[in-house]
Amino acid sequence: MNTNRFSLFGSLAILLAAGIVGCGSPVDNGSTDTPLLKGKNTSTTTAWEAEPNDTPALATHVIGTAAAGGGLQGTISSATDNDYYLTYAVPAGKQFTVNLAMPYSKDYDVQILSSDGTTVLASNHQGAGMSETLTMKNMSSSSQTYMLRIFSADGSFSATSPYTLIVGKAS
Ligand SMILES: [Ca+2]
Ligand SMILES: [Ca+2]
Repeated sequence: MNTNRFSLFGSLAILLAAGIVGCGSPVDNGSTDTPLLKGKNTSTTTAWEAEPNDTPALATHVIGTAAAGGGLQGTISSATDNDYYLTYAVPAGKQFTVNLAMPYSKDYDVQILSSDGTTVLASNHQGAGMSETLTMKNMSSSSQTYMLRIFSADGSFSATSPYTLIVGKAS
């Protein structure tokens, strides 16, 4: 299972790099979340967000594993949509990277928050359509789960063209 997840995750990264993922995907309909790395055909198997996820209390979707990372797609379906997720438990002393790729002309941001969703630990702001990358190291002496927030920086949104969020494996 872990090997499978890892290889498919790599394939998703390749698709992202090639600009294949990110258009023409189905609209988020709140359907059951599909594991990112199930089956052999990576081009059509993608995990999706599950609304509602608009507040820290609703951040129940855990992305990835420490050994393999993970990712999903979702949409900023309105100017005020917020999508909250949780990372896997990051081991003490390890770091991870978060990458958010978004549709052309959309200006979305991603933040890394403390697990209670109150403190912004890392954020960044590139221009519209430009991917955001954040890196966080767990400096504490115990494993930590972090919260991720995705939102529109400028009010732009698309209910049909998804963003892709990838949480890299702990290293
Ligand atoms: Ca959403
Ligand atoms: Ca949402």
